[in-house]
Amino acid sequence: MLDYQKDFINFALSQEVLRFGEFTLKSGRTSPYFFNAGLFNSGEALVQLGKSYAETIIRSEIEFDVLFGPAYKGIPLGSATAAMLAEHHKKPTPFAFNRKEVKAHGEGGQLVGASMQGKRVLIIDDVITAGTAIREVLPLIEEAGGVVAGVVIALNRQERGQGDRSAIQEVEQDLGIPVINIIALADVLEFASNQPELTQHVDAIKAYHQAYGV
Ligand code: OMP
Repeated sequence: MLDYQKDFINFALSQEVLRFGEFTLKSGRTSPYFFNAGLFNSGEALVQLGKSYAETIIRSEIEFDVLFGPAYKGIPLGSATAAMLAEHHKKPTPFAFNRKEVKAHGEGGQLVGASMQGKRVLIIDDVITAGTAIREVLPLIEEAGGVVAGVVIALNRQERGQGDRSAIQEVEQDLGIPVINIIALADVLEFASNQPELTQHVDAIKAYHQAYGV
């Protein structure tokens, strides 16, 4: 684990974005941990979050033209990351997002921000568990004439998708695109194993991973 990943976990814990307990997921699975990116809810948190995504994107060397943040949570993530790519990595980074409601007046349509027509699009999102949320976004980008270049997420929960492969492998192999993450479950486990106040959660996470992981 790299220092910026450790810093990210520490920060997520301090903001209670990363919590341990019992949580019901969208997939119906009951998880001993949860990552709630909605709790990155201050300017300070957005700077930290944007920096971590920006660092991950730069290290991956994925080439893209537009950053796309799906509504709703992807909107602040995309904005903060585009700002940090510009501020710290000299990348101007056009960005776009969708609204969930179709608007009939004014500028109309479902998309806001930079054009994706003929562009390589990097999707930014919070978490992939079973991969349902990310698949819903793909038609939007296709309809806008964009080509998906990859997906960047904060946390890869390393769980099974629709079949026996991991949700991330399914997305990578079925769509032929890379999926990169700031942190993955393995990093959370490594971190928790080395923190005396967190070791109590390690067994439950391992058991959960045994049941739903790959
Ligand atoms: P999938 O659609 O199953 O990949 O789940 C991803 C979505 O689940 C995320 O976009 C979140 O809305 C939500 N989620 C979290 O935010 N954090 C978690 O730790 C787990 C989930 C989840 O429900 O699986």
